[in-house]
Order: sequence, then C-alpha cells, then structure tokens
Amino acid sequence: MSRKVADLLWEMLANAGVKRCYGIVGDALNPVIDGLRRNGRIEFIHVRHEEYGVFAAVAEAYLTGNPVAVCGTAGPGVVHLFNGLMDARKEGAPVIAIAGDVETRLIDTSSLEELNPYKFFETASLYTGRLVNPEQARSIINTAILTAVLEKGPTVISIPGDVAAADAADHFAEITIPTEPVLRPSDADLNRLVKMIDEAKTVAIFGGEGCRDAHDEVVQLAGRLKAPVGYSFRGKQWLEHDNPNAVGMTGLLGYGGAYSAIHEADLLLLLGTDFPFTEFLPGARVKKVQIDKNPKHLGRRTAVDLGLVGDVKTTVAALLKTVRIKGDDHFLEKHIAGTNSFHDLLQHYVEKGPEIKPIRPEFLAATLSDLASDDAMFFADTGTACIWLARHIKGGRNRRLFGSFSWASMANAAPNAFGAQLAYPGRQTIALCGDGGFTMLALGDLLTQVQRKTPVVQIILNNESLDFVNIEQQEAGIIPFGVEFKNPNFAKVAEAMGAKGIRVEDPSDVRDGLAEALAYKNGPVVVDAVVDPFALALPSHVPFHTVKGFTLSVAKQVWGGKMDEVIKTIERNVRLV
Ligand SMILES: Cc1ncc(C[n+]2csc(CCOP(=O)(O)OP(=O)(O)O)c2C)c(N)n1
Repeated sequence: MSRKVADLLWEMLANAGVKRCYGIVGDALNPVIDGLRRNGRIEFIHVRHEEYGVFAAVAEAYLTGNPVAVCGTAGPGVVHLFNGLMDARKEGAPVIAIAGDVETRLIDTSSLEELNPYKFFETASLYTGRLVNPEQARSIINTAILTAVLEKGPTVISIPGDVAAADAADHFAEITIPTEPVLRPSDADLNRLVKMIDEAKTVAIFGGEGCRDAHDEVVQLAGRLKAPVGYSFRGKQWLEHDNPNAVGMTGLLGYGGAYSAIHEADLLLLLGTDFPFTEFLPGARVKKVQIDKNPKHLGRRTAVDLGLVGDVKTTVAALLKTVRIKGDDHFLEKHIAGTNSFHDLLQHYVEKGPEIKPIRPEFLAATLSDLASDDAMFFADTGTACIWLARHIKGGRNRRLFGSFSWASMANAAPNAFGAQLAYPGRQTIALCGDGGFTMLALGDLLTQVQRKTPVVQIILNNESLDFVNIEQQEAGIIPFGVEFKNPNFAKVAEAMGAKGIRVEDPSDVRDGLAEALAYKNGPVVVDAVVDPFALALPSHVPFHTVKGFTLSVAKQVWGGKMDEVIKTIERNVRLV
C-alpha cells in the first residue's frame, strides 16, 4: 500500500519521541487517525473531553520534556483544544495539536464545522501549519515538531481529511531533535554582574521555572553570598528542597521571609523568573539583575539595572568561579528567622487540625505531604488548592508540583495527574481538586481513568463554593456573589462510576482516608474531603488595598444581613486575621 500523508505524520511524530496522542476521533479526523492505527507506535488515549486530553498532554510534556500529541476534529472538537493549548503555551509544554480540517474543496465556503485555523489558533500556537497539499507535509510536520520542542510550547497541524488520505509526496520521516543548547552572557556582561554583586552589602535571590536544572548552582551561589533564596510557585519545586537559604514564596500565595528578604536586600538577582505580580517585587530602592534564557522576560515585570540573556545553570556556574565570598550572614539569618516564625504560624491549623471540624485544608494538605512518597507528583487545581499545596507540601529532589500556574485555568489538576500517571506508571500522582474544578471537567473523564485502571488519587476540597473567588471578591471589597453551589456525595458518585470513593468528614479520619487512597493501586480514587469553606489564607505580606477590601466587604456583608458568615470567617481564622 502506498504511504499516505497521515502515515508520514505519525511516523515523524513517533520518531520525534511522541508516545501518546490524547483526543476524540470523528469526521475530518478519521483518515488522520486511521494512519495512527496503522502506525502502531503511538498510543491513542481516548478521552471524553478534548480539553481534558490537552491538560493531560501538558503535564506529560512538561514533566518529560518530550513532545506529546493531542487531536480534535474540525470545528467544535478543535475549539475544545484551545484552553489547554493556552495552558501549554504559558506553562512551556511541547504539545502538538493535530486539528481536523474540512476537505480542501470546502475551504472558505463556511461549510459545516469549518473554522479558520490561522485565526483561531493565533493566540495559543507558536506555529500553525495548514496542510492543504501533500507536497507541504514533511516541511510542516518538521517545523511543528521542532518549534514545539525547542521553543517549548504548542504548535498546530491543521489537516483536511482528503489530504491526510492522499499519497505522501516525500517519504523521508527521520527527524533530529537537538538537546538544549548552552546559553550564557558575554564575558563583559558577566564582569559587570560580578562587580555589582561584589559591591552589594546584601544580596537576595528570587528564582522561577528557569532554575529547573540549576538547583545545585543556585544553592552554592546563595551559600557564597549569604543570600536568602525566595521563589515563585513555578520555582518552588526546583529551589526549596535541600536549600539552607530557602525563605519561601512571595505573592498572593506567599509564605516565609521571601517578601521582606527581596525588599530589604541591596541587590536582587532574579533568576529564570517571569513572576507576574509586580506589586510583590521591590521598587527602585533595590538594585535588580535579571538573568533569563528568554529575552522577552527581561525587565517586563519590573525595571532592572542589568538584564542578561543566559540559562541560569550555565550563567550561575560561570559566576561561581569569580564572585567573592561574603562573610557577614546577619541579613540571611534575619530572614531565615522570619521564615521560621511564619512557619510556626502556618503550623497552627496543622497542629490544631485533628480537633477542628469542618476539616481545615491546611491540616489535610500537611497530612498528605507527610504520607506521600518521596517521588510523588502533586497537581493543584487553580483555586485554593494552590494555596494549600504551595504552603504545606514539602518539596524534595524527586517530588513534583505542577498546575496551571501561569495560565490559571480551573480544572487542570485531575487531567494533569492522569497524563503524569501515563508517563510515569506506578509513581504516586495526586490531584488536589476544587469541587468547582472537578465538576467542570474531571467528572466525565473519571470514566477514562476507570476504564484504563489508572491509579490517580483525586482529592476534592468539598467546600461547596468557588472559594478562591469568594476570597478574591472579599479582598476587592465586594460582597461574595455567584460562588456557592451544592454538591453530591462525591465518594458515592465515584463508586457508581467504578472508581474507589472515600468520604472524609471528620478530622480524625483524614490520615487513614488519605493513607487508604495512596495505597490503592487498582485504579482511580476519589477522596471527597468536606473542608471548611471559611478557611482564609492571607499572604505573608498583605497589600494595603487587600486589607481595605476585606474591611469593606465585611462591612457590606454585615449591613447586608450576613453577620453569621462574617462571624464564622473571623472565628475560624483567629490566628491569621
Ligand atoms: C476556566 C476558568 N473559569 C473561571 C476561572 C476563575 N476562577 C479562578 S479560581 C475559581 C474558583 C475555583 O473554585 P473551586 O474549583 O471550587 O476551588 P476552590 O477555590 O473552592 O478551592 C474561579 C471561578 C478560571 N480561573 N478558570
């Protein structure tokens, strides 16, 4: 049989390291998927919602660094891919979308399911190729793969069914993927940086995702400079563990001494971070140097005194050879002490947790951290799950923590965990889900996990509210609105769907319930944890407008007759408010 365009597509994707394609078949996509079936080297993961498939692919691609395929058929199927592709773009995950397209004879006639892929994918995709002629195939597929892997983000190949089924013009399916290039600033710029560091009395470091493979270098540099090390949510897993200078996170989820350390230093080194919350970064009083592989990141969140293009590992390794050791550790000690005392505050609800009902999420998350294995992978839904995981999951060299940290979509955690489990079978994968997030996207595809017997642990923070928004609205001085809803017993729902269901209502059941969930290996588990909807989590630094907003919202709620809810919020957060 002659080789079709679809055959070339899957052969090239398989040669590039694609192991799975997540999606839903049908219509324009059928001839494309027929090629996947013939090829046999890529596993098709049939999900119930295309978006779920993309979030799974994002986690797999982010964690492994390998490209992962997703697919959806022309029009509505393609549209369902979009939110996940935006997530891939923001989280830097090499996801290649195979988008079904209407037959070439129908293009630009507004036919059924027709959609212009260039216009539609413009915001999400780093490269979109519309394969309307078999002669283009090798070139388009090659560019889509290399762009996704090397620029770390989503690309799209839009294929009309008739082209997928046509004979391939080119039969060369080999593809070479270069490993990460080494990138460091020029010697002249490095010398300027060394001079700035040597002249500064105190230095603080703030790192992000760009520190992914630079833990040892950054920790060594911090040790030499007696510099406290703070991090963004994306930097936490790379910098917090095995680091005596770690001082926690700043920002809305902040804890520890990070905020004060980076504001009080003479010089701040921003390493591989595009941290977006400018109000939590210091102003002109603190000199700032930023080092990042991506030149677009330099100076865009805050003005910097020196911006250098380089990967953190290589650049810091070069610095280590020349930078002078600082002897005075008073600055470091002060911020480590601040970190420890904030830690004591955080422990309040962990220690008191066994006696407090409804269950405090802090206690739940800390117990989870305790019980999980050293190489567990944790996934946080956008919502309060991020706060509890950021603050209470202890990192480790082999632990992973991932979520929609830069795109901030709801409903990512369960599919993320599913994709991670497929990539690393048998390794503990734990999704901390909001009840809003879980019912938004994860419920239908729980069936996918059941069918595949995928051992993913999904813990639902059952607070019967969009709690993060509830907090947001109060911070903005607004009366909470549109945030409440009613839930079923999720453990029973899970059991009815063929998963293991565990309901935890009493704090005394938390440890056993979680331990049972983590020990279960025969398929998915849903832990329905009934938690306190009034748990508040204020950042380590509370901006003035937040205090003002809360006061205003509380006042409005009291005037509006919601005194009982105000009292509950205050009563249940006495140590934090
Ligand atoms: C797709 C999407 N819709 C809406 C939002 C706005 N949003 C952010 S967090 C949140 C609430 C999440 O609620 P839930 O999943 O129940 O988690 P909780 O905060 O209660 O723990 C909402 C609505 C979003 N980020 N993404």
